[in-house]
Amino acid sequence: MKPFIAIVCYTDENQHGIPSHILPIAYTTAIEAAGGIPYIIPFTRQIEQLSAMLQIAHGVLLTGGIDIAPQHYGEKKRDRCGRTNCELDAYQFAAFRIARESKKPVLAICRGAQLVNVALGGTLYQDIFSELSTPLHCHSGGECIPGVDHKVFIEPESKLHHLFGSTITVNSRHHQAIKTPGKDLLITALASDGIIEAAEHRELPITLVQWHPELMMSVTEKTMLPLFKTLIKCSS
Ligand SMILES: [Mn+2]
Repeated sequence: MKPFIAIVCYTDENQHGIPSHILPIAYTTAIEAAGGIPYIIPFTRQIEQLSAMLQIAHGVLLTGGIDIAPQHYGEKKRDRCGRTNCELDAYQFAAFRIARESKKPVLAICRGAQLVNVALGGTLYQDIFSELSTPLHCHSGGECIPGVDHKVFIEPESKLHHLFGSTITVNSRHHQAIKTPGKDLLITALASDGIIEAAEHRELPITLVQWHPELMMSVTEKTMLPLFKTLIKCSS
C-alpha cells in the first residue's frame, strides 16, 4: 500500500478577508509523483484531534508560510520580521511534536524547516538582509520572486549528499533562515554567502530544506523527486 503523507498546511486570509487554509497544489502533486497518498491536516486548536488526524500518517510534510513569532526563540519581534500568527505556530509546533514523538519521517520545507529548528531549540534570523553585514546572494527577500536561484553546497556524508552530490542549484524565496541550529540538527547545506539551506536530524528521519522543492517539480523538471521519494521510502 502507498504511504499516507499528512500535509500540515498554513492559514491566512483569503481575498475576502476570511481566515482560510492555504496549501499550494504543488505540495500534493509532488507527494503523488513520489508515490505517496497526500492528505491535508486542517488547522485546529484541539491538539487531541490533531493526534487523531496524524495517527494514520506514515510520514509528515511541513510546508512554507508566514514568519514564526520570534517569542518562540526568545526574541522580540523586529521591524523587518514579517507577519506572524501564534495560533498557527501552536498548531504546527504540536503537529511536529506528535510526528517527532511517534518517530514519523518528516520533510520540512521553508517555514516548516524554520519551525522544526525552533521546536528543537534553535533560533532564526528575523530578516537576513538587515541582520547580516556580509553581502548576501539573492534569496528573494520575501518578495516571492519566482526563478531566483542559487547554488547550495552540500556536506559530504549527509543524506542530502547521497541524493544530490556536493552541489545543486535551488530556488530561493525566503527572508529568514536558521541562525543557530536546534538540538541534534546537522547542517547539511549552505549557500555561498553562508546562509543555512538544509539540515537533518542526527537520529530521526527529519529533513529540513530552506528552498521550495515542490516548486521545482514541474512537468519537465524532476530534480527534486529524490527528496520526496526519500520521504515516501522512509514512510513505507
Ligand atoms: Mn536561499
